[in-house]
Amino acid sequence: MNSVESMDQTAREIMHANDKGGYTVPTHGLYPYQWNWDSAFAAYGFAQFDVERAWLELETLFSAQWDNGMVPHIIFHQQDAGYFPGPDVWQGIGPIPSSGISQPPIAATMAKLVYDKDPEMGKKRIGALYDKMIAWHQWFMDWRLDNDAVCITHPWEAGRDNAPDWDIAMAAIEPEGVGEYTRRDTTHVDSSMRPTKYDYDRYIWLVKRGVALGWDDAAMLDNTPFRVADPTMTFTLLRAQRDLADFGRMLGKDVTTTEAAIKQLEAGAQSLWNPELASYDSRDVNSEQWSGAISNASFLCWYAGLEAPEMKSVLNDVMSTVKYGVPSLDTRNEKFDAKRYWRGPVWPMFNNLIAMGLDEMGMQEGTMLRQSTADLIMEHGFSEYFDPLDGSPAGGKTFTWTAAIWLGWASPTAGAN
Ligand code: 9WN
Repeated sequence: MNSVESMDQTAREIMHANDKGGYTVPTHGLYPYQWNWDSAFAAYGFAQFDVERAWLELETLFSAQWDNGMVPHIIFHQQDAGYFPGPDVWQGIGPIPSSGISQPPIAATMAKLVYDKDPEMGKKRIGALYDKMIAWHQWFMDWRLDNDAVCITHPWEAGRDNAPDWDIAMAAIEPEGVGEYTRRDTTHVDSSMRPTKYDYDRYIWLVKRGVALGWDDAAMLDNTPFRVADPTMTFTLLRAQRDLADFGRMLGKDVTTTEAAIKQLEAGAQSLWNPELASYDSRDVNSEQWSGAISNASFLCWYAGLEAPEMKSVLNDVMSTVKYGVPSLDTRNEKFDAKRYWRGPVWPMFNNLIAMGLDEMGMQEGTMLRQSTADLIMEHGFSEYFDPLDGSPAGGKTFTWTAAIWLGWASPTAGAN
């Protein structure tokens, strides 16, 4: 068994090794670019030993912001043949080559954790980022709402790529004209741990649709084939708006608009309550059907600041079926697949977000989740995700966000430095 000290040391080494100077790759090979929410976690990890570097990570992320406020999910700082689809396929229209969709907005929340490490430095750095965060959050409010819940326009936008939440919407797509392409992900990772060709055909088809429409938000909304109201997006934006409002008050800004958005998103969150499932769920906007999936995103309700007492027994029920929770899909769901990406595996960084909410609500499950995540990483390493039944590591190795949340949360020494 590794010692805590050697784990802390390895985590810092992983962050340094994945650091490209100004931004961090999630892991070399599989993901050779800057990803949006990965970078927010990276900032949180860096803040444990280098606060200056943490702010730089966030600043680099926002340097790719589009004129409409959108902050892309991938930023292609340089070409790399090891990833598909790259900048030539995406044809983003921002200041730096990028993808054309966003990702869960956790940057403001992570910025708050970075700020707390050194408020004096934070005061100097948050000012310039604040307006950019406001514009990004407003872009979600302008273009992504349905019944006040936040929708995704591509499975990659939720960061939970092949979750069963989108199965209905994906089945409605006929991926004509996608043509031949070569995936790179399955040269790095066993294909049983990755999305299928059926998924990829539709991922690429949706990208091509965005390119054909010049990534124009209004045009893309027209007859949109893929629009799913999603707990990941709704809960993370609700939380991020609260944190941004706190920054705004601290900076002496007028936060009326952000406060109104919080009320709106609180109402929107309730439109994700599936009474039959007795859980928060994803809702397909076009077919008006529930996905019927209790996912790890369902448990971000507390992180969003909702009391949600009825979700406590749902969490305990799901946790009782696995050795290491929280599984990305309830094991009792017939689509559960212990190793396939977002259809079953446990993701440590997701646990960190869930536990933040549990802790803030004074629920002891937060401490238990932290302990179980620490055991998982101690026993099985810093992988991208893990089999929740036996802990076997899956996906990419030496992963930035797993190292980052180890340093910031899971390690017994977290918070001590
Ligand atoms: C597509 C980088 C990203 C994460 C996502 C995760 C995975 C990409 C992929 O990797 O998605 O964005 O190519 O599989 O699903 O959450 O941000 O770590």
